[in-house]
Amino acid sequence: MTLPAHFSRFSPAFAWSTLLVVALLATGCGKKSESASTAPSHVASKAIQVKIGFLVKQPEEPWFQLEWLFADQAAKDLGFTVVKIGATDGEKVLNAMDILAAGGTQGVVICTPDTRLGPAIVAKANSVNLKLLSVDDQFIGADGQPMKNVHHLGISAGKIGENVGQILAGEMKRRGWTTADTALCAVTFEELATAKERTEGAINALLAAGLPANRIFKAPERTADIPGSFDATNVLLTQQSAVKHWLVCSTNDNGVLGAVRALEGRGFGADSAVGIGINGTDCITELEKNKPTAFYGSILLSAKSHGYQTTEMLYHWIKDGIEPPLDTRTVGVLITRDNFRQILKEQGVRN
Ligand code: FCA
Repeated sequence: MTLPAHFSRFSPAFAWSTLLVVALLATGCGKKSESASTAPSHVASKAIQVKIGFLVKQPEEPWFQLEWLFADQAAKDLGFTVVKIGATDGEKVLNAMDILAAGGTQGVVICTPDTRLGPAIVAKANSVNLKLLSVDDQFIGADGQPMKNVHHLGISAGKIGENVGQILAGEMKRRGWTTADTALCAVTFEELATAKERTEGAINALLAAGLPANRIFKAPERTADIPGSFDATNVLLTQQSAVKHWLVCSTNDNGVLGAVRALEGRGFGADSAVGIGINGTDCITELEKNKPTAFYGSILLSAKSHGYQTTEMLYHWIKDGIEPPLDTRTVGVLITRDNFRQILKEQGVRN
């Protein structure tokens, strides 16, 4: 990754410095740094000083670090302040919203740690007068349905999942693997709607391509990260020891990376397993490895839309009263070892 050094890994020091900035803003002691970062010299002094919070559920994931990076770019281009906070549980989310509002923030972009917090987050935003835009993970209401009245930007999860399944089917065919000795390991995280839509999309595409239902196995991960996927896949591999070739899909890159590591532990590599991730941002080191692994490629999502466009929409909403569309969906593009350098460059993810 070519992220700035302080983005390359989430560190407690970074978390504390973020909290410190927030605390300073809240107490009014941060005036100097505020004006330095919010008001380019060409902005008239009476213009509204826009401040936007950007809360993410997994600040250690490169995907979220890239969203922040693009939010910073928008802040620089348009002349607003962005306060980035890793909010890993509900209490942290609600506390951060209080602190942000007290510090003069007018709006928040959020990828919530739990979509069922939706109603509580909306209530908090209303009570402290923050405009709200959810990113990636859409809020779920008390009725269990997506909260379609909350402004949201997310991926076309089902379609992207179908794309993963179609590519896996193509790779299976290209390698001459038969349905008799090939199976799908779908590392699932079904409590999150966007994650479920992705793996369901992949499964449906593989069924449509002729993989029998009894060759499709779900490995539910307890946590949506590499260790969670590694553990879930190991359980499945123990149960299905007769499979010769594995196809792998999951909710994101980390879901596939954990599975690929578990497969390696059982002797499966690039010649006997093929996995396609989603995000395209958390697998760069993997694709850079000298020797190919079973991690064949990933659907690169648009971190720029999710970081730049979200904050830009919120900025215009706050400053000019232009309300963003209620629902914006983004698409992705396949990257593999053959083309990832060029595509990442084109998308501004690396130089
Ligand atoms: C979810 C996933 C992330 C990313 C994002 C677009 O939040 O957890 O990894 O895929 O959707």
